Amino acid sequence: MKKFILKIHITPLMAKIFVYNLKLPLKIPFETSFGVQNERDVLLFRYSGDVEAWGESVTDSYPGYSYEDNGTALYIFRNYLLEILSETEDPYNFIEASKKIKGHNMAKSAVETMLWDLKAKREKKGLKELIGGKKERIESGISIGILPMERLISMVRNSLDKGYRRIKLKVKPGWDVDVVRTIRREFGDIPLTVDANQAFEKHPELVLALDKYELLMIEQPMNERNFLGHSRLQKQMSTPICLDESIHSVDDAQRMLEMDAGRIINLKIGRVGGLSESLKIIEFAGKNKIPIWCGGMLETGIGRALNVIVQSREEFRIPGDTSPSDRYFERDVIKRPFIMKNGMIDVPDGIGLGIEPDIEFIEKLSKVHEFEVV
Ligand code: OSB
Ligand code: MG
Repeated sequence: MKKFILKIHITPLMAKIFVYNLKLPLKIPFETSFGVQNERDVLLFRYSGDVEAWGESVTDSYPGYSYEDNGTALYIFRNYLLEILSETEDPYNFIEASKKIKGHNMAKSAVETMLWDLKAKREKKGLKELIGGKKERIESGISIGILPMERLISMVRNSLDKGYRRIKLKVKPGWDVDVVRTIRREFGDIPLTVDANQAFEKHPELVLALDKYELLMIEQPMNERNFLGHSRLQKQMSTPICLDESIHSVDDAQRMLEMDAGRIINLKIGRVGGLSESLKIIEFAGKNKIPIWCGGMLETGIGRALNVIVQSREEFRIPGDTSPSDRYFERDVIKRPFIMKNGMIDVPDGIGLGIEPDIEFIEKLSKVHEFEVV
């Protein structure tokens, strides 16, 4: 009898976490200097208790961009983060307590996103309001993978026709200066950037050769740890270097500034371990007048919502890599996918992340892992 009473008292307090793993085919293969991707291997976190809340891990099945992948993210969650989550559901406290676990920023960020959505929903506020976002819409850019030249040209043309505010091309040794020259010759003075994903570590001369094409920036030419190499390059170039993989925290942003290892920041919320750290970087960039924009990891609508919301902060003044859902997928995992009008995407104005995940669709495609928050 005692046992029964205990049970009815505890049940309403119990929350569950569902982790969904599903594959979504990409409409167009995405090739970077570290590999080709034909699908997104998606990892979603759902809090199911007094309210429903969501987060997306920006990891994929292959650790080419960083050492984290879906396997490590799930492992770190199951073995360490779940326990921390049972102690605190506040995003700041969760991140603070998670600092004893080294690294694994993307895993932490996925859980933290869910906790931000949870906090905002419990307070019946939009996440935009919680983080001091002001804008109602953000400028959209597109990141185009390595493609045969004919297809690349037609994709650039198509993207300009659709209204994208900035074109980014992936480059690697062997797919470098000629590509930029061809695109410049074909399209003239369009807002153009390139992203090397660390591939020019042994070819600084190719990076320098890109300097005369008036690119808005050159993203991450050298290894993520090579601040010194980036700084040496930056001294010899007028094109700003933008750091992506190198920036894991606000300390790295400071290192970039003090070493002149780059002059623009690509912020990825997952890479820096969540929104709490992102806000520090955004404020640091604002204070030091460093241009900052938001990168992407081919997220579904759930991670995309977070990226769009963060860009409602006024420090974001240049278009990022956030494209509408239909640039990536035939069908997104949310009910009202993100669309682009006039090269702009509306910032969600509902409570929390302001999106409605399509649970039926997600469950149909997913391998599900279930956990209890105790
Ligand atoms: O380096 O910015 C990158 C995608 C996956 C991994 C790394 C990167 C990218 C992109 C795509 O460039 C941006 C997007 O459209 O989400
Ligand atoms: Mg990049």
